[in-house]
Amino acid sequence: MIGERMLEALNKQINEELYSSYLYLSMSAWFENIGLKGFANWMKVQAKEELGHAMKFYDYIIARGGKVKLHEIKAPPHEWRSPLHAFEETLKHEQHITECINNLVELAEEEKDRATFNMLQWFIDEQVEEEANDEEIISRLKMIDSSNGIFMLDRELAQRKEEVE
Ligand code: OFO
Repeated sequence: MIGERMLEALNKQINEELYSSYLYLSMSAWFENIGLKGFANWMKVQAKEELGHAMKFYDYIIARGGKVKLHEIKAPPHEWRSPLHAFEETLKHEQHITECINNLVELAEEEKDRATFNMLQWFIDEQVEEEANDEEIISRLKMIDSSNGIFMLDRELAQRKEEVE
């Protein structure tokens, strides 16, 4: 059985992950609207990954005999100033998620909940990867000085596919 505090924090994390999915889906729609289909694809794949993250917490709570409680998901923004702005906001959001995961790890340590502590290790690695991906795209966007460059990056981001785990 999971302790009350841990259970509440894990349920809150489901909401964080669902919001991440919502945010990236909203960015995907915005990229579609401005004609950058490759960026839209990248964000749509990311939105699906985030849903997968929410499901990892969901399945884990159930496996430990806990009760899943779904909360209201807040509305994400619908517009960004530029592709660079959207990716800067993505990185900022991922840094927030990294902090959430770190707080969960601290709580698992405090509660001496080894199983939750172990489950969270996957998310620690995942956050390193996600922040690195965003940072790479941000630095490439900063180097681009023509619409040609944006379209080349768009073509590359169109290649991103869902990873099967
Ligand atoms: Fe973007 O890693 Fe989950 O939220």
